[in-house]
Amino acid sequence: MRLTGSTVSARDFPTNRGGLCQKGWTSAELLSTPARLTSPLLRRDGRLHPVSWDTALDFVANTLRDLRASSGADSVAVFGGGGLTNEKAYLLGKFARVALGTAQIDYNGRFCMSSAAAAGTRAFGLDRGMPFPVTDLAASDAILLVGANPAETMPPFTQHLAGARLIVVDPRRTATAERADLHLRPRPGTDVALALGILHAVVADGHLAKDYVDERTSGFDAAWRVAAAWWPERVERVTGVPANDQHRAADMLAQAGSAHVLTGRGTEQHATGTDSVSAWINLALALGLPGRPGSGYGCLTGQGNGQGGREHGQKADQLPGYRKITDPAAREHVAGVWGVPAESLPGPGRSAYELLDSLGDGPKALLVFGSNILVSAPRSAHVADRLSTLDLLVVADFVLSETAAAADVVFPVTQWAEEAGTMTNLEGRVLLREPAVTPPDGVRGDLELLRELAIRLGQPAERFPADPEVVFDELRRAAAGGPADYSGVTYQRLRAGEALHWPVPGTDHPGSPRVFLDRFAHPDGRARFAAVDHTGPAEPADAEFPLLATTGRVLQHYQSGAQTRLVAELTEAEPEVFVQVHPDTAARAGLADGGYATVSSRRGRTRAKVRCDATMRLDTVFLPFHFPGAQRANLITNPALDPHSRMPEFKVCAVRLAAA
Ligand SMILES: Nc1nc2c(c(=O)[nH]1)N[C@H]1C(S)=C(S)[C@@H](COP(=O)(O)OP(=O)(O)OC[C@H]3O[C@@H](n4cnc5c(=O)[nH]c(N)nc54)[C@H](O)[C@@H]3O)O[C@H]1N2
Ligand SMILES: Nc1nc2c(c(=O)[nH]1)N[C@H]1C(S)=C(S)[C@@H](COP(=O)(O)OP(=O)(O)OC[C@H]3O[C@@H](n4cnc5c(=O)[nH]c(N)nc54)[C@H](O)[C@@H]3O)O[C@H]1N2
Ligand SMILES: [Mo]
Repeated sequence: MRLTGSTVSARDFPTNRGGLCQKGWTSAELLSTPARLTSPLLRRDGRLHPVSWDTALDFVANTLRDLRASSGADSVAVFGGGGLTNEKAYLLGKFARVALGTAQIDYNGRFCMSSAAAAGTRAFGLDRGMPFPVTDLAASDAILLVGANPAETMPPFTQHLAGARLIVVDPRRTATAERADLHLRPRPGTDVALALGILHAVVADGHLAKDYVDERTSGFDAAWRVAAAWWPERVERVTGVPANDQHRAADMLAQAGSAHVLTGRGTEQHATGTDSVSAWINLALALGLPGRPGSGYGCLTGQGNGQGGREHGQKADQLPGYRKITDPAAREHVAGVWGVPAESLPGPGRSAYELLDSLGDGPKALLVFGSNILVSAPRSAHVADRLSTLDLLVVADFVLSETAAAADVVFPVTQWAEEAGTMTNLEGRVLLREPAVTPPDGVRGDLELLRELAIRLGQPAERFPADPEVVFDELRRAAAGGPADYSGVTYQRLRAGEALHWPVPGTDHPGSPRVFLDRFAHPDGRARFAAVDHTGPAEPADAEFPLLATTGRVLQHYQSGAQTRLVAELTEAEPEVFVQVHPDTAARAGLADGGYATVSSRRGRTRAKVRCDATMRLDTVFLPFHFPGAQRANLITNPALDPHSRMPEFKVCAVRLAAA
């Protein structure tokens, strides 16, 4: 796999040093899978039939035009994905705002890194997931890894953790926690309390980085007023983490010459996800880590373009360059690049789950690019019900995902090795991927699909280029002067092997690998503590639903499984959904290892194979969300939303177990 231009070989690439996980080295199998879509499909008499591109394009464009005329521009909605290239994410946002004129666009990154993004912006004034190169971690003395299981979710990344003393915060004893020097095992949904307890220990034990706090931050006093009430013994009662371990964690971090705090989805995918991340950032600030050479806070990335996918306008409240769609100057600038009046741009739309929840009553058509929402969105029976009320569901994909199988029209598109485009990695570095193989007959790129639809909707052809480099050059102009300024990034510089981390405000600018060394991005240059308090999960366990279910990933499968479930080697290793449970908890529910359980919540139930594991907490069960149909973990999840990020509470809901 070629990750950058020709001068840097994949093996020397610093982020993964040529390493790939099992999904990586089997991913080539997908390029030639028999399940690959090679013709557009159109639903007639209840079934999907192959049709020509023109037939499918005309049908979609005519239906959208009619809907817009009868029900207004917001009757059409768009759902994107963090796996799309920057060029696709950018053109999709432009397509929605200009060709459709709809405010209703959001994407699966809302389910992914939105809480870390919101908390990063709140603390530092800028959301660049990892504001330092990932190779800095190799020299770190201590790393606090919160709610992330990179041994399974980013195996190549774990090499960067090898040199440090590792503290892992995870309710489960994961493969990552196995390697830790200290494993803290909180009850799911109690991270804010735990972070407050460790912050309390830092201050009480005399480890506060007082000079740093005075010189580089604001808001410590208000944050401390909250943390002062969370002494470690009290935190132990709420989280189950021994007070002594909280002091040990504080000590390990404070004694380290350089240290990092890193968060993943485990602490972020909560209705209090933004506050959770803020609480961990508070801890990092109290220790004086962010913006100090060799130390820092960062969030681990999700999808291939988790960072870039959240910068260029497929988010409901966003314009390219990480601009706000409500900011008049941003609207003026971007409208100028697009050649349309600023007043014609819609305002902010609904967040991902709110958008799906509104389908039928609100939007009557939905276009999906790069997400398998029938499997991956929370409360999935309700989402399926909403999708079924649509007049038109359109899905662009290269395989017949569960969502594509439910669509009225499916467009077969090219995949990663067949097309050019840029992705921005977890450290804000822009990478160019060039085509390595020729696409099969019958498929077209997402950019071409958007262009064809836009033209049929009356747009001038030159406004929707399909050449990735031309799209990128336009993106550069749209992003110029914004927080995520790409104006100095060119395909030429990337091909020459330059390591460009945004912002890159000019073609002679070297890029910004470490963004907070001198100042943070708030106007006063200071990082802000957030005075966040513990409230707990939106749905606590009770007599009826006495256990807490959390969901996440296994090594072999990727996301909704739309791609990895097609690879024999991966499905043989993990063929079906399981529920990981302590043997005593299983026995109490009358379940035996290897049997089947019904896992029920207030929203639905799923049938899962029982996997007993004596390292589990007695009050917690875990299910992976990679499986379809009746095996969907999302049949039980709680769509309670974070007030800041609009992230659903994927990581905790109340359930009960019964024999199936
Ligand atoms: N194999 C594989 N790798 C992947 C993916 C995949 O689907 N499969 N997906 C990619 C994407 S898009 C993403 S976003 C990343 C996600 O990568 P991770 O964040 O590492 O993955 P998760 O398994 O979702 O969650 C991590 C851990 O959070 C823990 N957790 C659950 N509840 C809590 C809690 O309340 N507090 C804390 N502190 N921890 C909790 C879980 O036990 C789990 O071990 O992985 C990427 N890599
Ligand atoms: N219960 C629970 N649910 C979760 C999570 C969890 O931890 N627990 N995690 C959430 C997270 S972090 C994420 S990121 C989401 C991910 O879940 P999804 O958004 O469903 O992600 P994928 O399964 O990767 O689906 C992407 C689809 O787009 C297709 N695709 C890939 N690349 C392209 C492209 O370039 N163009 C087009 N047109 N199609 C493409 C793929 O074939 C696939 O069918 O799930 C979320 N849902
Ligand atoms: Mo994700």
